[in-house]
Amino acid sequence: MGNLRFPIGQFSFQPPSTAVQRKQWIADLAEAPANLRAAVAGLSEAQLNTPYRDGGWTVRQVIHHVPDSHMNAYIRFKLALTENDPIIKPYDEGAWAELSDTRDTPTEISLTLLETLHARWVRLMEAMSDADFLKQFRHPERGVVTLEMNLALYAWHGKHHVAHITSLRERNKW
Ligand code: NI
Repeated sequence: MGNLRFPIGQFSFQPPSTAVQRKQWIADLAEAPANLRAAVAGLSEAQLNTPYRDGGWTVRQVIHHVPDSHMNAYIRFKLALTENDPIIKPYDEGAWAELSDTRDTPTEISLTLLETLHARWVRLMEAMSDADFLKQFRHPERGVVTLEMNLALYAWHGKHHVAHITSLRERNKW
């Protein structure tokens, strides 16, 4: 049995990144909305309400979580690009996933939100210089985070959650 919680393994990053790696991670983020859309295509309401693993989020919560998370990531990019060492605001992703919008919003709205968000984010990153990727913010718990590391993290994060859904579908033969 594979690791249900970390189907593609845990995130790891060794600085410094190369321009080739960053180009690939940006491409990963450019493809993430279509990959998430494909991963959930054709699922019924009952299937969307199924946890991807015992004790885990439902598929619906995963779909709404990805833009919640990536909106925060996008804002952290913009803060680091426009301020010197900004302190960013963490958020309680588990509590966000329990808010009523996660239960009551059609998944299509979050799939579209992710597409439009990534269209902005990818344009921003494609225009960044090598030096811009060394700009950083301060996370109150995780310390200093460079934008190259944050790029690598969210490239992983999109694939991580897509794999939660595709592995659930494989196991259940959906
Ligand atoms: Ni996540």
